[in-house]
Amino acid sequence: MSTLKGPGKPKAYDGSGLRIGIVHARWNSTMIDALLAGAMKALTDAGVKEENIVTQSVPGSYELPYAVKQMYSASQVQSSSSGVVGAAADLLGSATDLTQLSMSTPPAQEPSSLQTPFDAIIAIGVLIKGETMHFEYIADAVSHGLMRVQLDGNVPVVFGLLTLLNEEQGLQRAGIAGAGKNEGHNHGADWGSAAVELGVKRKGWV
Ligand code: DLZ
Repeated sequence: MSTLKGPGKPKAYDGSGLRIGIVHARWNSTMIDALLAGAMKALTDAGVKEENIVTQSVPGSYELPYAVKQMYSASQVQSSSSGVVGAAADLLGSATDLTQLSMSTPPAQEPSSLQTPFDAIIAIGVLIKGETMHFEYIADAVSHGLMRVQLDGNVPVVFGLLTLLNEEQGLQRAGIAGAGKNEGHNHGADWGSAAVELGVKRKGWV
């Protein structure tokens, strides 16, 4: 049955060549845990290797934009320094061939994880409206902050921030509502799929 809401039936994108970052807040951890699990499942179902998914946490949602920005920058630095190491290893490999010292050359190995910048980063947080204006300020700042990071940093940032009027709305959107704790729809799964789609498309839009 189709519904009006939601991203529609997803095309099957192959995430096996992607490196994905996840930053999640720890406030409202029951919902966060379910959303995180939903995102992880969608990523691995799409073929993203577990070793190519890096997860970090921050105290609250307000910290998400800074953490995403730092995580992406660090992955760029890691990637360029591993490129230098790789180039040096290539050079060493050809030099040892020439001098016939191949015994000391380690065999070429398939890297267990990608040493590339993240192809997409998912930011996950759960904001619940309280009695003060905290909610409005944080929701606004985080939304704008995450948009800024993705446009300035040129990396897809998936908006996994639930802005809720009450806890029940969150349980529904984390798929853990009701007596059996399995009612509702886990939005984390949509965020995982969005990260794979954007990560794949980012490599070539034409
Ligand atoms: C302070 C605060 C409040 C009141 N509510 C939430 C919330 O519902 N969800 C959330 O992720 N974080 C909340 N925080 C914490 C802030 O996001 C932030 O961590 C602190 O203000 C410290 O910067």
